Amino acid sequence: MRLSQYFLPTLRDDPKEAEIVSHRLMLRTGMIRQSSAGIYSWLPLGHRVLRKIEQIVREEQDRAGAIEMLMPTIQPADIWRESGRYEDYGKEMLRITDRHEREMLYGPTNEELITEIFRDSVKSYRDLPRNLYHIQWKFRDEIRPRFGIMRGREFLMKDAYSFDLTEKGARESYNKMFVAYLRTFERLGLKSIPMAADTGPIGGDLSHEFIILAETGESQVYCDRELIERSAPGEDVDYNADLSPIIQDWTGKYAATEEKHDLKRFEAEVSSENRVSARGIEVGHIFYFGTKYSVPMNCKVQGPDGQLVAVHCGSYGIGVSRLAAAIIEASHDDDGILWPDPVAPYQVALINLKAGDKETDAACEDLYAKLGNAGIDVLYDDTDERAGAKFATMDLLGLPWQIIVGPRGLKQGEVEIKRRASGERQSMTPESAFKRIVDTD
Ligand code: 5CA
Repeated sequence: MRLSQYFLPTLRDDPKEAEIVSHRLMLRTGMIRQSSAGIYSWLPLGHRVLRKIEQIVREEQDRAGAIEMLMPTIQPADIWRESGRYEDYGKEMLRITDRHEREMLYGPTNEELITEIFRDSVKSYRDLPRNLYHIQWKFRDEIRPRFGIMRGREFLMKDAYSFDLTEKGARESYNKMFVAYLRTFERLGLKSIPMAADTGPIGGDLSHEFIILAETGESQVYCDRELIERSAPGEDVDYNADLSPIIQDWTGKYAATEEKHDLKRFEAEVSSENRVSARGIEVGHIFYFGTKYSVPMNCKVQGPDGQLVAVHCGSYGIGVSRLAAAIIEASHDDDGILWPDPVAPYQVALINLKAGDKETDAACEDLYAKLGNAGIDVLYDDTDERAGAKFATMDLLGLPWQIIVGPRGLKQGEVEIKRRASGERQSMTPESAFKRIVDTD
């Protein structure tokens, strides 16, 4: 993409309303724009990041055996009356009446809708287990939307719903999502820690929040330092095998959000030097709630003995849009964002130091074309801004690589290549710069 033709409304100064670094940087880099309180447009740069996050989430859901679908944002009130949650949800639910005076709502979550679909379509235990997910916008009329898209009113969530014949089966489905979450967050360049958590309005008695440690996090959390050093299971993890040893390994060490924190246990189980008390961002939350929805909504299948049984269910959420902010909280410096390679909106910032100069233009065009042909996304600054301003903007945007091309270097047959995160710079021929980037991709 040529910057001269792009839509990138960057801000020179810090926006006053932004209290935390991710919100400030998302506004300054022109990733998002507020439309009304807690409701944002995703401008082209932000949209690219959102799509990349979504794709990684999708790949790991698919790998774990979940099946993608898409449910609507607007739901009928009736199914929420069936489950008993219509009144309970209170003011956080945005209620709408259509032209026929039918009560509708903008979905804050989808347990009811998926249970209705499942009960009408699946009649036999032979069609179990299943895990269905979608990536769809949600609306929660939060009292205090804040920190930009971190706590929005409209936000993008991946939500999966598992259906099993037995509690044992449901726990296996839960474990699959547990492992998929560890893998997903690691691929996004984040260190996530699963923590025992409260179930809130979703219900049930088993749940884990996946937390990223960050000073600006909304939750107070407590854990054993050993958990921070752990790596997620590899790509070769066998989702058909018994995953409980992995789960035990992760849940065997103390980790709890404030609501579940038990000081006595914390002190008894964790040595004083390993006790971490920190702020965290909740990027995912998984629940096992058994028959909480299947019983009142009559979601039953015929078991092997011909008897009807209510299915055992769980739900599994990831804050896809929140992740864009969480990644920035975890990865930035004083000059701007440091995008981890897998979610960077573009891999390379190509900086033309003298647009209009024949040789510089030609060298840039050549690199731009070659990188593009090699499948590398390049943001090419072909504008006639001053060099200083170009450097500042590209540092702010935080693309993993910069290639700086100017007439002086070209006289020696060289361009400069810079790794944004480490600041490491090196001069080399354009050909070597190309190779270096393609080889590390
Ligand atoms: N039905 C369940 C799981 S599918 C559910 O709704 N879980 S949840 O309430 O915990 O939300 C799942 C994830 O969505 C959270 O972990 C969080 O990352 C994200 N999320 C929740 N509320 C917001 C919000 N107001 N703004 C941005 N992200 C949010």
